[in-house]
Amino acid sequence: MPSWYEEDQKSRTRFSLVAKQPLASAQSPYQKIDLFESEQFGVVLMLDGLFQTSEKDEHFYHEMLIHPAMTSAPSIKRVLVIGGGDGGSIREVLRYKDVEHVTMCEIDGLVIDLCKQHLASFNVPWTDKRLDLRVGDGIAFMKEHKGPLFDVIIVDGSDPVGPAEGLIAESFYAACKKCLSPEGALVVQSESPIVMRDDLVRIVNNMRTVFPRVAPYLGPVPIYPSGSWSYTLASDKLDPRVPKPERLAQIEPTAKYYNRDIHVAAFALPSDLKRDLG
Ligand code: SPD
Repeated sequence: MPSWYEEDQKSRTRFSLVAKQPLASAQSPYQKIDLFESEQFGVVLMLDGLFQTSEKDEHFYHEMLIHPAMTSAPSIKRVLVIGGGDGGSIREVLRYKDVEHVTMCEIDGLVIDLCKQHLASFNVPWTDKRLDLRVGDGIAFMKEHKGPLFDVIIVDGSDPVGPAEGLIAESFYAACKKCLSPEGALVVQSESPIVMRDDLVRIVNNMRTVFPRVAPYLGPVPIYPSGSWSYTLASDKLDPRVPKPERLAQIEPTAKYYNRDIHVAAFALPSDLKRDLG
């Protein structure tokens, strides 16, 4: 009998992956963590019954969350990643030679440990000297941070239910802004533009209360609800549609999905979404 792992998408749709074998199942103080080897997508990470990442499709998500901000921000010396316990986001950030310091703040240390063990193929440079890895609450980190400002802040969070709902609050975006350099950029994952449009609109509107320039953009993620995903980049004055050639040169030769054409095209939005965003 094949064993299936199923995501219930807001009790409206279910999406299942068949497993070759289970790898780990644990309850942390924060969430249920499952890792299994799937037939189609390699090793898959699931948190509280929601698919988070897989060996075969992680590049769509991590490259699109990271590179539009990292290729267009004026400076990328100091970067903060909130969440992202599987390490895919910091791996992409650390590809840039101009990055001097990356802080990653992930609430669940068990996610990091299990991903190091079962998602080693992500090739995350966990021992890179530029990385300052903290296990703690990202919302508290943002509110309490008194140190140097960040050039880029990346929120690689879970879906906005339960405690993660705080990651899309106006107060959280205001705390991010206080920790950003004046020309800095904030980028967040902002849910499915098709089946979670209410969440996307709420995220964009909350960001607009804090930042003058808020630019949603789109890309595919096969194992996420509807397969179409959104990200939103906010700043005071940055035009995120203009990647810097010297940064692109560091990324394009090895990226699997991202390139300059994808970057520009990703900011083109469907007509009905433009209307919904006002
Ligand atoms: N529906 C899943 C949304 C998850 C976003 N975060 C994924 C973490 C990958 N690093």
